[in-house]
This record gives sequence, C-alpha cells and structure tokens, in this order.
Amino acid sequence: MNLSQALLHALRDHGAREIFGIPGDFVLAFFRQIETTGIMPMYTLSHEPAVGFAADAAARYHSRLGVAAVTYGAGALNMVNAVASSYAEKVPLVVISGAPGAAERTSGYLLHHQAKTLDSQLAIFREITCDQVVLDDPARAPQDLARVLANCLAQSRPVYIELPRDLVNAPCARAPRLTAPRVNPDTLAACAAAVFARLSLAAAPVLLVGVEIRRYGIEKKVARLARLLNIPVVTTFMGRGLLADTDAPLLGTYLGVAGPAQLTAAVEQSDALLMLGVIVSDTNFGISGNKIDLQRSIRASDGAVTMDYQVYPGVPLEALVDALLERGDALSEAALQLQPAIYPRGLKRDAATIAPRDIARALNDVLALHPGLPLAADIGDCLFTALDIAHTDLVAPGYYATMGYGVPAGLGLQAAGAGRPIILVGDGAFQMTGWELGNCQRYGWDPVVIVFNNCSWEMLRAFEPDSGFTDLSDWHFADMAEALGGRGTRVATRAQLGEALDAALDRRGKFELIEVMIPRGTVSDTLARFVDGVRRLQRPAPAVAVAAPRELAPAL
Ligand code: TPW
Ligand code: MG
Repeated sequence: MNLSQALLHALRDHGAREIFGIPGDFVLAFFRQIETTGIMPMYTLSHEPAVGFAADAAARYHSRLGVAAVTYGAGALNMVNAVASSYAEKVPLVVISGAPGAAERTSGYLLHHQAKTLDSQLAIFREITCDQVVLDDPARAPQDLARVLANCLAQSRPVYIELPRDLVNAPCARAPRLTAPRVNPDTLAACAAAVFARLSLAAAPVLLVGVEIRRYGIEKKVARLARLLNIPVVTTFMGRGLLADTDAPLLGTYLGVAGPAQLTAAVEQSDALLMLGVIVSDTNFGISGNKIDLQRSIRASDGAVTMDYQVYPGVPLEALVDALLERGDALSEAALQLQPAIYPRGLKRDAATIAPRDIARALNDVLALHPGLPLAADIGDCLFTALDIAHTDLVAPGYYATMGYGVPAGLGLQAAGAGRPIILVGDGAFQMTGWELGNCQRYGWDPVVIVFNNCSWEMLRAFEPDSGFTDLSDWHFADMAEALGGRGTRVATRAQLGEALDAALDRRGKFELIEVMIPRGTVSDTLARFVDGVRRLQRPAPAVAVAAPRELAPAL
C-alpha cells in the first residue's frame, strides 16, 4: 500500500468513518486517493471553518475520530479557530493538511500559501493539538501514525498530520494499533476505595457529569453507577445532552445563579460533589453564586483523580467507573429527594409574537412526537433556549463558545448518520456559516434549521443594552433557502411557528429553514437570569463575602 492508503486505513482502524474536506493543490493527490480507494466517504463543504465544525460534531456524536482534510496554508489556517474549539472542548479531531514536497522546500522560492517559514503552520497547530506528525519518512510513518492516533483517542484532543504532496504514493506499511498503557491496579484500587469512602460519609452526594463521559463512550456505565450509588445526577452547561437516552436519575443542568434554584442549591451545598469528566471552565462554574469549593469535590478528568488534596495519577475515567461498578456497593444513606426538571410543552398557537421560550415549547412538542432527534446549537440565545428543551443529544460549543458552529455541526451530524438534526442558530451566527446549507442538495441532507432572527447580536446587547453596534439588519434568510436547494418559511406569530414546524417535519429530502422573527430585546428566561447573575457577581463584593474570582466571570 502507499502512504496515503496507510493513513486512510489507520484512520479507519482507529474508528474514523468519514472525512470532511476542501481540496487545494497541496492536497489534490491525497483527495484523489480518498476518492479512488473508497476506504471512507468524503464530504466537501464551502469554507474551512465549517469543515472543522462538521468533523468535530461527527466526532462528538459518535465518540470517535473526526477527520478534517485541507490544503496547506490558506486551507489549514482557515481552520485554526475550529481546531482550537475542539482542543478546548476535548474532541478527538484529526487534522490532515497537504504540504509542499521535499524538492519544493529547497527550490529557493517562497511558496504560495506560505506564511512566515514553511513550518509556521506546524508551529501554529502545535499550540492547538496534542500531538503532531509530518509524514516525511514513509519508513517511520506507520509507527508515527499509530502514536498520533492513539494519543488523539487517549487524550480526546485534536492531532495534526502533515502529508507532503510528493510522498502521497510512496510505498508504506500498514500502521499498527498500539495497546493502551496498563492502569496500575494498586493505584486504581486505592483510588476507588477512597472515592467510595468519601461518598459514603457524605450526607448529600451529587454526581456532576461533563463531556468526557461522552468522549470516552461511557454514558451507559455512568448511568448504571448513578443508579447503583443512588445519587442524583446533574450535567454541566457543556455537558447538556449527556445521558439523554439512559435511565440515569437526571435532574437537569447546573447553571449557578442562572439555573433552577433547587438544583443550584443541591450542587453548591453537596458535601461530596463527584465530578466525572467535567471541564472546570467559566461557563460551567463562573456563575456559581455560592462558589463551589473545588478542593472538597472529587474530580476525575484528564486521566487522573483528585480529591482531598490528593492526586491519583494514571487513572482514566473509565477505569474509575469500572472499579466503582465492580465493587458493587450502594451507599447506605437515602438519596436526596429532588424533582427532575419539567420541560413545558403545548405551544399556544395564537397571533402573539414569538419569544425564545415559545420555540422551546414548540420543539418539546416535536420531540414528544419524534423522540431522539439530535440538536446542533450555535452560541447565542439559541443555546440558552436549548436548556428549556427536553434532554436529547446536543452538540454545541458551550465552553469555547465560537459562533458559526451550529449549521456545519448539524451537517456533520447528518453526514455521520445521526439522523435528521434540528439546528438552532441566531441570525448573527447564521451570517457566518449559513451558506453551508447549499451543500445539502449534493448529499441529500435535510436538517430542520431554526434561525432565531432578532436582527441583533442580542446576547451582546443583553450585556451592553444601550449599544448601537449590536444592531443587525433584516436579511430575510427564508428567501435564500430555495436558491440553495431547500425550503424557507418566515414566521412572526406562534400560530405560524407551529404550522411551519409541522410542515417541515412532514416533508423530507430538502433542508427546511424556519426563520423565526423575535422582537429585539426578547430573550430566553435563562439568558435573562444569566445576564442578571453575571452582573450581580461582577459587582464589588461586600468585605466579608466570598466572591467568585474575577477570572471566573464568564465573558462569552
Ligand atoms: C466567532 C462573540 C458571542 S454571542 C454574539 C457574539 C457576537 C452574538 C450572537 O448573535 P446571534 O445570536 O447569532 O444573532 P443572539 O441570540 O445573541 O442574537 N465571534 C465568534 N464567536 C463569538 N462568540 C463572538 C464573536 C459573540
Ligand atoms: Mg441575533
């Protein structure tokens, strides 16, 4: 086999099932190999940020490698923000970039797409990936590929693979699969015993779950553990959508002062908060009014467990969960009796204007009829609205918070076989990547896209109410749908919204764009509480009270 086939087989052997990309001359020969070998299907999009977002969403949904293939310089550097987002949110994304061949490197010319030096791109990607390889030696390539892909999966972070274009067809052996390092059984046993002891001494243990439980494919095990221990489960903001199709005793999502008071109190007052796979970010914890004492929590993430000023290194999340399940011990204390969140249904189909909470109600009606539809959300009030939608799979940039994610992520979900997605996106974010919907016609994708059109960067207006710079004009997005191969409907009343959703879900084969007109200043209840909470936390604290540290105040 040749080097590009070795690469494609290695990707497949490590779990990848599709490639997203945009070609360019430095990567043409590789794209030809992708097409002729048929080892995996390839989907091309229009702009590299979307390639990264689509591959990221496919990886998140299936807990497997996502692959983004681009050309050198103009292509790869266009994808930096998407890869940074995957790095921050722990997504195993493989970036493959074409590159100049050896003879070109020494030609004496500056090469097109070259920024500073020929290795500037590698240096930039070093900062936002957990491992890198330049495949400039076909003899070493199999081992290097095995290492890089194993690290991508083990650390659940992006990796960077550079493929010089003169070596695409060079003979190369198949890459091996490395075996995972053994977990030290003594460390694991001591750790599991300590965690269990700590939980059994607690009066009010709570299990807080984060995205790592999805990344490592252990949601079912975590649900079993929660039932065995009989402790209530809460997701972080970033972890919204986790455990959606399990019977874990799920209460809802922790959002500090912006969340339901009872749930916030349960998390903040817990004397044993077991945090499994949680990213300790400002969006997850910055709006904690009664700041959680992280030192008193039990944290398992990034391959280690930390509690009571002790660190148990080399204990992956799954190993800890397995060990606790194997003990098979339940906690003796009765579990906290808390009500799970209730998600309102029954859209009022009248002539009133539409508020974000009406969209949540309408989508809860849809999900009751079509359970399991996955959601892809952008950042903006659409993501806060998603918190009022019943638990279902959700991909969203809840921590890194990049705009432009929603539409391409939805396309990535459908390409990867997740079913027909519902995409939630604001008008500002839609201006960034909405055009990507034009690619649906080529592949038969038919997402339902809900554009929250408030003619505004409303989330910013919420923080800066008197600003003029947050005004956007009315772009009439529904009118563009047909030209892009879809169907568009613009709605301004609740009755129209209900009808448009019914019709969109009845039809298949083309994307459906529902442009929901929302009066400026009308935001979801959660965003209103969030803004209010951030304002309160940012006010100087009275001398005796303990305030959230400045760096934890969210700035989306
Ligand atoms: C790539 C900063 C965060 S939220 C927001 C901006 C500009 C406004 C979003 O407007 P939209 O939604 O989509 O109309 P809504 O509900 O607020 O009206 N550039 C990038 N990412 C981020 N997060 C920003 C800027 C931002
Ligand atoms: Mg907007």
